[in-house]
Amino acid sequence: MSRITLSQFLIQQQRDGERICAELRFLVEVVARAVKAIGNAVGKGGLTNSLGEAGGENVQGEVQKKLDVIANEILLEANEWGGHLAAMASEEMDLPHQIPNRYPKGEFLLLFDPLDGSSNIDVNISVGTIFSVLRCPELNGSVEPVDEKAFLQPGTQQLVAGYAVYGAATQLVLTVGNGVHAFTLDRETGSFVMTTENMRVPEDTKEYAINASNARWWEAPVKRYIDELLAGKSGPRGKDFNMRWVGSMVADVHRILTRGGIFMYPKDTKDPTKPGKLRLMYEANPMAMLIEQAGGAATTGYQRILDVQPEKLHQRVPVILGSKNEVERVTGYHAV
Ligand code: P6P
Repeated sequence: MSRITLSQFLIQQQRDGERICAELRFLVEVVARAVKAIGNAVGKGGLTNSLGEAGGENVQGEVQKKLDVIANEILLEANEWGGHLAAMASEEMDLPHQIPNRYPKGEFLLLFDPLDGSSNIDVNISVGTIFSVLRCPELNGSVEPVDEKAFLQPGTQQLVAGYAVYGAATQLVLTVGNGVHAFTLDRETGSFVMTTENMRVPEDTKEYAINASNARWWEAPVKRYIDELLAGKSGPRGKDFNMRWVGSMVADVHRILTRGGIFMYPKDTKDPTKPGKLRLMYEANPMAMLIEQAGGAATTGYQRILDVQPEKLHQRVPVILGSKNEVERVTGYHAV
C-alpha cells in the first residue's frame, strides 16, 4: 500500500478544504524539518556532549538540560527567516521571541515546548516536542514588537496543533482541524510518512496515568476517582484498571491517542501558588486540541481546557484528558 508523505497530506488539506493556506503548510513543513533535527540530536545521546544540565534554570524555575536549549535554538533558527511568523513563544523563554527585522513577518504565532519530558533524556526514555499555531491579531505596525497579549487566545483559536515523539521511532502527530494523523520518520528517505490516518481515542478505557506520589495533595474529586479505580472489580467500577506514568506528557498522550486511557495532572495543594504543573499555551492546549479532534475530552476538572481564557503566557492549568467517558466521570465528580 503506498503511503502518503506529510507534504502530500498538507497539499491535500490545502487543496481539498481550504483548511490550510500555503503559508500554514510551509510553517508545518518547517516545524517538521526542525523536529527531525531535534530527534537527531536527541538520538545521539551520550555520543555527543549534549546530555546533562545546561547549568541554568528556565522561566519555570526548572533545571534546563543542554538539549532543552539545543531544541529551542533549532526551532527558533528554523522558523525565524521564513516570513510566515509574527513571533514565537517557548517554555524556555520568558518573553516572546521577535522576528529579526531583517526578515519579513507573517501572520502566524508559533508556540512550543521544545523538549517535553527532558528530565527523562539522561535515562533514554521517550521525550517530545509540542507545538501550537495561532493567528496573530492585527500587527500594530510591522516593526512593533509582538507582545505577550497577542498570544493570549483560548485554545479554540488554534489553527494547528501537534507533537513529535522521539521514541523507538520518531513520529509526528498533527491536526489541522480535520482529524488527527500520525507520520513516522523514514530515516532512509528523511520523509515523514503517514502511518495512522484519523487516530481515535476509545471512549472507555482500563488504563490511567497520574503521578501517584502526589496522592496526599489531591483534591477530593481526584481522590474519589482514583480510589474507585484502585478498588477494581470489587469496587464501584466493577473492573480492574492498569496504571502507566512515563513522566513525559508526549509519551503518555501518544499512548492514549493510540490505545485509549486517561491522563491526569490535576490541581493539588502541594504548591497552592500553582493551579497545576502543566502549561496551558504550549502543553495543555495543543494536546487538548489533538485529543478532542480524536474523539476524546480534555478538561481542567472544572471547564473545557480549550475554553480557558489565558491571562499569562506561561500560566499553568490542571489537565485531565483522554477517553471521553472517563474524563466526563472525573469532571462530574468536581461538580458535586
Ligand atoms: P512529574 C515533564 O517535566 C512534564 O512537564 C510532563 O511532560 C510530564 O507529564 C510531567 O511534567 C511529569 O511531572 O511531577 O511526574 O515529574
